[in-house]
Amino acid sequence: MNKNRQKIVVVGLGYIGLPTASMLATKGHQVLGVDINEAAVNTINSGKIHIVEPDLDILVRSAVNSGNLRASLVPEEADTFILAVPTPFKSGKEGPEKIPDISFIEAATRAIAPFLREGNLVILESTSPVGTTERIGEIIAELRPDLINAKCKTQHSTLIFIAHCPERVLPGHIIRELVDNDRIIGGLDKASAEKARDLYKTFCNGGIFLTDSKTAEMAKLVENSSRDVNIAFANELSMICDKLGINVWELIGLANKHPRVNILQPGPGVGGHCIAVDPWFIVAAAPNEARMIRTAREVNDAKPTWVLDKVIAKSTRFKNPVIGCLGLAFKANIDDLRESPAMCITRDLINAGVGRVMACEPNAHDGFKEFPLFELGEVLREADILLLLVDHEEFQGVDRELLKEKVLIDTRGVWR
Ligand code: SAJ
Repeated sequence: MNKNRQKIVVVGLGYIGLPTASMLATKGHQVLGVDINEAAVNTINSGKIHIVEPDLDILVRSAVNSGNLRASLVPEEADTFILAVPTPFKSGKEGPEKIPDISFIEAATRAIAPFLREGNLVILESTSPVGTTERIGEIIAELRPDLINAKCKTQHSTLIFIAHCPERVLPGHIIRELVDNDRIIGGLDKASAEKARDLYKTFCNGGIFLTDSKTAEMAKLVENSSRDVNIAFANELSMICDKLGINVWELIGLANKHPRVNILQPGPGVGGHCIAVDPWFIVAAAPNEARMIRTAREVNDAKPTWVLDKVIAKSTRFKNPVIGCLGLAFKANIDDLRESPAMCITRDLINAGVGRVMACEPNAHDGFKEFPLFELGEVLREADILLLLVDHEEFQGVDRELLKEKVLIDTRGVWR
């Protein structure tokens, strides 16, 4: 029996909330998962899952079977409340800027407020703009003045604890990374951070590092921005090398032989719902200062158009070109199409009407109806131009003999 056994409410049962809730349940905590999606709640209560993630089905089944995990549409009283709801973005007034939308976090805070009691801990896991954890404190102070004395925020005048513990797991490896990754916990005060650390210690084998809430919020945004800036460097190199007739993958491989150089890989652009979004939260907070972060976003966002123009230019060689688009997901060996540059390029090619487009996505769901999909063999046989967009393992193994007569545009360097 876990001696720190708690009653925990997890609000938001998506890619972060559901693995976290079920992990806590398997460690002996009594967990109630809350979501506004009734179908998801019913699926989870029957021990099944509504999202795709390796091994999550096993974890959820065992959590539900143990009696420690239940799902519901409404919260209950508990010791700890974890918020893992989305932080989407709204488009800015001008240009490509994206403005963070924290309305789901605000709504989740309002939903739990009536159930809070003295001594409770509230943890924000969602990737959030700087200041969001403090905003949670303000909302609770407004709705529950009995728990927070808003007038003396700087002193430890609260009867509840509030902390930010940003999620860091990589889709496709969530269960392993949930246990193994180091975590950063930022408290509204030291006591909040320490209380959150005690809970995370019950399932996290990585180091746990304490700070204030604003630094923790910024650390998460910086992690994803760092990756975005580094990918932008690789994407910029790929365009420079194309102009100069140099193989960018050979070049990066050679440059990376230097002990202090580690260039990432170019691609058709940056996709997913984190790295292509979070840097904008920093730009929105400090527009005049975040010059490199903004430029990196612009470089990465411009790459799909560069690829599209390349395909269109090559297709003028053919009277009725057949263009095979290999991969639609935002990265290798997953099914996720959100913010995927491969999807954008394929859609734009179809709309441009330059030829017949044959798209192939080995991980597509049966429900995919936007345009027809083809088997890999069929595409390899019929296409004049092969556009490799995702480095799925199926494409890595293609017999190079079959590629000999084709025009190849390999955005991932798989067939280099
Ligand atoms: N990509 C490249 N070149 C590279 C690496 C990636 O073009 O060298 C592209 C991928 O193809 C993809 C995009 O970048 O389109 C993002 O993929 P990713 O694997 O880098 O990251 P995500 O979005 O799946 O997950 C990231 C992770 N953050 C970091 O690695 C710093 C993960 O740990 C976070 O938890 C997640 O964002 C999140 O939820 O914020």
